[in-house]
Amino acid sequence: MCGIFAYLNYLTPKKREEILELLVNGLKRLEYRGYDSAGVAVDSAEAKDISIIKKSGKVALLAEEIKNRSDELNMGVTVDVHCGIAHTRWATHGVPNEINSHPQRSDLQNSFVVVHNGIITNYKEVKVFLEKKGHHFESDTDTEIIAKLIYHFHQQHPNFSFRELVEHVVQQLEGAYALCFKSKYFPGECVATRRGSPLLVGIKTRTRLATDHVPILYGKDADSNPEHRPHGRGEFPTLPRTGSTSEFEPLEDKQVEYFFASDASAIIEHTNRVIYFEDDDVAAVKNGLLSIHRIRRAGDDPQKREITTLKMELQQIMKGNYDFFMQKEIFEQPESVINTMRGRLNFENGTVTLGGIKDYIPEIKRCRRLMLIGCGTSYHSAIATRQLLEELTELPVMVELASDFLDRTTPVFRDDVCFFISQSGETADTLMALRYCKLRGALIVGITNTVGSSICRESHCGVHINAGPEIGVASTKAYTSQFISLVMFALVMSEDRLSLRQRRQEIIDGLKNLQNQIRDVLKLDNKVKSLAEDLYKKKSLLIMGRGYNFATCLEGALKVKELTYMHSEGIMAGELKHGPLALVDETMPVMMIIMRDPVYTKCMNALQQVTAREGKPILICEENDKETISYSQKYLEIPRTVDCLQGILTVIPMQLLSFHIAVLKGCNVDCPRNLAKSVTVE
Ligand code: UD2
Ligand code: GLU
Ligand code: MG
Repeated sequence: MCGIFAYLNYLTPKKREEILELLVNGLKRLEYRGYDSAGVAVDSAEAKDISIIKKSGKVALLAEEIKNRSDELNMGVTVDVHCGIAHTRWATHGVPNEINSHPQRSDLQNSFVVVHNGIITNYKEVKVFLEKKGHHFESDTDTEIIAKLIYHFHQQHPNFSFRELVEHVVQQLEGAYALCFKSKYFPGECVATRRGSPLLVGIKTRTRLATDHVPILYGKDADSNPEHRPHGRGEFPTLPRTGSTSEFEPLEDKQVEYFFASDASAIIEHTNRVIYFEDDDVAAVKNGLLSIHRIRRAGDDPQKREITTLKMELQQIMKGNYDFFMQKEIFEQPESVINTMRGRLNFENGTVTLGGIKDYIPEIKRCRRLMLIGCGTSYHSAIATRQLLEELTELPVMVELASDFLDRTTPVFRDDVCFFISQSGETADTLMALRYCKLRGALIVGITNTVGSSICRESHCGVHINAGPEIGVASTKAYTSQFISLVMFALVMSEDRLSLRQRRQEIIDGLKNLQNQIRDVLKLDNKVKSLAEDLYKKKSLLIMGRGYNFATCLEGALKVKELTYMHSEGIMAGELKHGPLALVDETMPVMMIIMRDPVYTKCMNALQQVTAREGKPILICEENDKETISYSQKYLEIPRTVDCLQGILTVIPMQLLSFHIAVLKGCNVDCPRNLAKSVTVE
């Protein structure tokens, strides 16, 4: 789904024509992955500047454009040292057109150019920061901030090496990326790095390498194990790497060519000596020598103080006009749900592509059951989507709390597919359950928000939910994005089922409208706040519902508990007469979720049982549902969507309610007592 190819020749004379041909051919090898536009950057004819050639559509069109500009590109000239970068784009931010294609540039002089696979989830904040510093943006991409940010650092630190600049840049980025940089200030050099997106380099020499070792220069404070973890892809004899510079000896005749690519298929015809990069490797070629430097993200190095201030400035921009991160994250949901669907859901032709699990779909379709495993909110997202998964996959679906799953030493088999859901990707219980299932041979699928996290690395495949950084300890936008990721998975699994066509279309239409409907729900904020004023002095709150909205009851109660320290319970409405009804009287605060879905009548029965005991429930119901509303003075009207997505809209008032109660009670909204964002202990 998008590709990077870069070529650097050092003391290896090549005609400019050959170089461009090589770059275009590299892109052609990546075409099979799917893309919508393509581009290259090479030294300009006089080698003083950089020329960028971009085209939307096929690589063949780019090749034609290069041909048309052959005079200006001085095709016949031979160069000894040169670096060219190329890209095929699969748009996530901004429509496919020339301006949005890569390479993206720092300024009108093309001082720095970059190609990028992936998504930068904090690009908006960085953009605001850079705009304040006077940078003007020309594209709609997230990628453009990278080109501008490296230029910004270069202006501030003219003595930094190319590699140092890139290291500074990536420390500001959130999200997923593989990147290749070129600069007119560093001719003949190339810097590449990755996080969550694949990237490798192929090395070609005329004579053999004087040593088979490539130096990895670990940051002096690096704490990671210098041992190279083999990727086990087995296609190539990968070069061993060492942690010490001393073992490196220059090449006998210094001639060398480097091929950077996101996919080995672009390199195979040139060389079989490759190095797969790992997350946070920064690879730099300078004077023909390749070095790989591992950066450590959290730097308390005094030299990096400036980085920390920038980070804080970005956080401040992030918080915007909101008082709390959680509040901001609740109000961000119209956008975060779109980010989850970006590049995956095509509303025009009704197709869904999950690049991260595409290759595994046939195997998943053959499995004997799906297991969804998580803790807390992530567990609730599994409950919320279980029914739809059962309907669209026709497979048995088990939903498990990671801790309990392990306590039971649940039987797991080779033909099971196990999903591990975690915002941070580091949740200890979930990670242990993952290892347990992996050991038993099951296929491991991750649903995570944090690229490069443990669950991400240890899973066979997965889906990044791309909700952007979530800072509030109580999860909000990650829940709705996990929900949507699982819905998209169900859609992928049922793609070829004729009998489900109408159902799928209805869901896709629902997803399309979601953004506007979430906006409408958020308009209830003031109404929710006044409900919070009635509730915040109470001791307890029961939240009842069933069917597709049961998960909202559990998640709503969890939000109330964690944020307000008040007792709250999500109750399956069908269970009322088996116990919980005894709690109901005229003083007990009760909320009920009653939507016009297949269990409406049953919910109405529950409502009558509650009102018969003098209960005065607050209702969450459908817009203009006069009949239901007539049962209570207090209600919130929610727009209607397709039944299986309704839970995304009904959970938002619960998020708002817990937030307002917490504020009224003077609780610490972003860091509730006794809780941590990422639970890395059992
Ligand atoms: C890719 C790009 C995305 C965007 C999109 C365009 C990356 C990381 N993502 O997203 O930014 O350009 O294409 O269509 O470049 N994975 C796990 N475990 C997890 C989560 C993910 O192993 O818990 C793997 C997954 O199998 C895949 C990789 O990580 O190999 C990226 O996953 P993704 O969901 O970001 O992939 P995709 O194709 O939607
Ligand atoms: N997010 C970037 C864009 O929309 C890169 C997409 C890709 O991976 O091709 O331009
Ligand atoms: Mg993985």
